[in-house]
Amino acid sequence: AEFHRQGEARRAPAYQHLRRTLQHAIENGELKPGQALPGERELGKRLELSRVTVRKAIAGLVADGLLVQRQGAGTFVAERIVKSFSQLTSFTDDLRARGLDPKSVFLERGVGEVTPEEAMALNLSPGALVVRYYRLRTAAEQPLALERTAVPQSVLADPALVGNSLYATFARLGIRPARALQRLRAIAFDAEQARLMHLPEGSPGLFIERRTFLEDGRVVEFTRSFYRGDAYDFVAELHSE
Ligand code: 16G
Repeated sequence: AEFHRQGEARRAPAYQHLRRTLQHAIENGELKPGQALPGERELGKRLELSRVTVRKAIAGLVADGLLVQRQGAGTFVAERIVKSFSQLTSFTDDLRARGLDPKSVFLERGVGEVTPEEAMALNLSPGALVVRYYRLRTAAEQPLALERTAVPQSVLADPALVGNSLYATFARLGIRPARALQRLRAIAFDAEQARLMHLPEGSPGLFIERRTFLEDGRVVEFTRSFYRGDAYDFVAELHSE
């Protein structure tokens, strides 16, 4: 039994170690997007690890969206960030799940009276105040999205409350988003957006508009996001009725 337990103890860190090693190799570009991984058996032989260990490490990285498995073809470094279209996650959540360190560059930040569009989206009366952000969202110095957010000032008293993550600020203040409505459409980045995103003008993007609600029906967020079209894969599970 003793021997067995030791074996177990050694095996758990081995797959985690491999998982971290592969994650670092992907993050620092040693393993490139789209690159094929050696097969499980070959990788195991090279690293002197069991196939079970290799398989477990790979399964973890597939779950994180860093690797993708294609039936019959093998395992590849993911070329895109896999993002659920049916879960209320934040930009920060999505990138942390990939082991990346997301950042916000504030292009604008302030308080003002609602525009008619914001008033409708947030269920506010004309003249109400909103906190506004215009942010460039990056990871590993790469621009991934531009986001314009409006939050009722009754929800967020001061624009300075948000550091890197809006949702982290919500959590800190005990504001618990319960659901959201989202719409998505294809766009081409205009000259100004393209400059900020370090992309050629006219590059394809995804426009995503999100209105986020509390359990009691109050709207706490109206965000218009412009995601890089070539960086994301949106996935959702669909159910028949
Ligand atoms: C995501 C949301 C956006 C939200 C932001 C908060 C989509 C399409 N949009 O980008 O509505 O404001 O996350 O991220 O997912 P943060 O907590 O990192 O600031």
